[in-house]
Amino acid sequence: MKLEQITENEFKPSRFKNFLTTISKGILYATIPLAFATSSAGLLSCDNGDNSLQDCVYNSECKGARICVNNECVNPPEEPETVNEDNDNDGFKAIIHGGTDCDDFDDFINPEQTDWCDGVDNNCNNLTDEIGCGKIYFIRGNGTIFNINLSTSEETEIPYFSTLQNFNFSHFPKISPDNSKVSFVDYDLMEGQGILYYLDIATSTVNKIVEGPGVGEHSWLSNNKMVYSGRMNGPKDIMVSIDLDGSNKQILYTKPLAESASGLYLPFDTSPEGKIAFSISPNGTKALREIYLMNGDGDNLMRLTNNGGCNFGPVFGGADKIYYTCSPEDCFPDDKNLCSISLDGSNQKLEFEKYYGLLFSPDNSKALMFGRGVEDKVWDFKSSELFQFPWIDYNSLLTWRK
Ligand SMILES: [Ca+2]
Ligand SMILES: [Ca+2]
Ligand SMILES: [Ca+2]
Ligand SMILES: [Ca+2]
Repeated sequence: MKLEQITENEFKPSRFKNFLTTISKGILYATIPLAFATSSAGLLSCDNGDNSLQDCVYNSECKGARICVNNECVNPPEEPETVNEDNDNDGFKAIIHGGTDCDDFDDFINPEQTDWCDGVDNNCNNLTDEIGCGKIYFIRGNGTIFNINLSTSEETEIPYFSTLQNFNFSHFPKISPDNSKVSFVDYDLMEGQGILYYLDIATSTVNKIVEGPGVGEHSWLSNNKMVYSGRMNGPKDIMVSIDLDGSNKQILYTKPLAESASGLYLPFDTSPEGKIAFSISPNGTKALREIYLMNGDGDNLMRLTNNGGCNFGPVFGGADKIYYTCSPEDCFPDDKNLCSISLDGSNQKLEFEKYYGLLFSPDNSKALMFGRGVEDKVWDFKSSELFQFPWIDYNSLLTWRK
């Protein structure tokens, strides 16, 4: 057998006998190149692959990824793993890296985000959509009405009002229960009387409901019926219900002007059940106002508060409660606070100091509270907690609707 014919196959055990035969025939030199031929398979490597150290000179003499250091094949030092602790670059480390970002792959989720109504806990406080859902209506600038959608944070303008110049919004516009109309009051300065209108939002048409002396505050009893305050000869302050077409005018309450002093022209509210809550001064002084309640037809008049302070601006919250601005001092107070009372006159309570007004959410489960020198907060009745409300550029808040 010639040398070049000796292959690996020749070395297999089945051929071992022939190989030994070859050696025995005196061609022993063949074993030397055979050994070199197999060195690439490791027979001549310094590294036996286990943890024992072997002499080496070059990295190529070491197995696998091992390298030659000080003539020894050793495992290379472990590279420190590069870990991105803020994957979404929102400035907050992931919770698993000791941070507060509950979703480190979404830069719109972190503790500084607003928890818009999207079914996600956007601000990582383990509560979902705590600021509530629906639309908040408000006035901005010289009388433009907007709403902000709490699901999308988008603002939508109700366009009619932006065309008005120097419009008098001293009596706040009111949105109808079905959100299709806006009622508002303008003044005829020549005649010295107020005019109550409503705007049909879909068609941008404006319709006059009624005009008369003292026509001012107003509220919706249903989608087609309103209550407003006015004045009639006598002189008397009056509260009147009326259909949108100006028909079915019904005087619900009258009070001699001399007695009212600070009476019916103040903001009042109507409930979905058709009740009316309002404030008047029972003794005719401006330092005393109390909250009254009556049915939409003027029946069942009832005085609710009786604390000798200034109580005004009632707002229905749910079926059994009224919230109102309260001050123990007088009716021009610096310390306006928020009080509540049940519809039967029980449970009169100071709820919050410095907050004095609120809008109830469509399901009455929350209220957006505002006040003097305090940030707007959402009051969640289920948890009794207050949550930060996103900053909105508004002049006056109007209502919170679906
Ligand atoms: Ca992050
Ligand atoms: Ca994030
Ligand atoms: Ca959310
Ligand atoms: Ca949350």
